[in-house]
Amino acid sequence: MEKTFLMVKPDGVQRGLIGEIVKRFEQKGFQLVGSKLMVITREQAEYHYEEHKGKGFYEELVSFITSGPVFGMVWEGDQVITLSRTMMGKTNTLDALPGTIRGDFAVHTGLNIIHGSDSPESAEREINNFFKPEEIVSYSKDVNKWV
Ligand code: DAT
Ligand code: MG
Repeated sequence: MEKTFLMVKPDGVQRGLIGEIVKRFEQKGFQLVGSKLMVITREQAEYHYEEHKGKGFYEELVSFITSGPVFGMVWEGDQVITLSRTMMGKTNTLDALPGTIRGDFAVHTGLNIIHGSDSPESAEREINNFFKPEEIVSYSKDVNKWV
């Protein structure tokens, strides 16, 4: 079973979208196995966005993601990494289709509401950056056989 790291960014928290976003992933059939409201440190943010270091938007990105509380989550399910990226919508908000989270709620690429891991490697790296092992809960739900 795959796990991914999803995060409601500071703009999503400020706009009251935590519940809406959790609802979408629950309704899809994924299982929440960890979550936390937190203000992330500069070190965590730099590690998280290491691949973007040196790009024009990097400084703005790090200061944005550390500017207020975020809601970090670990979700579990078959193909959850790829399927949650589809549910999020494209990075560039001009390409984010209606029906996706970014398509429905975001206007600007820099204020795009949600982060999601893009590969199994980044999921593991990102989960470890924000969660201790004991903060991830393992449990089963009978309904999963219908999902
Ligand atoms: P994603 O968040 O879809 O994985 P990414 O990893 O390429 O996208 O970029 C990380 C974040 O950086 C993205 O959510 C918003 C911001 N960003 C990316 N490209 C940008 C750009 N051209 N201008 C401004 N912000 C950008
Ligand atoms: Mg990314």
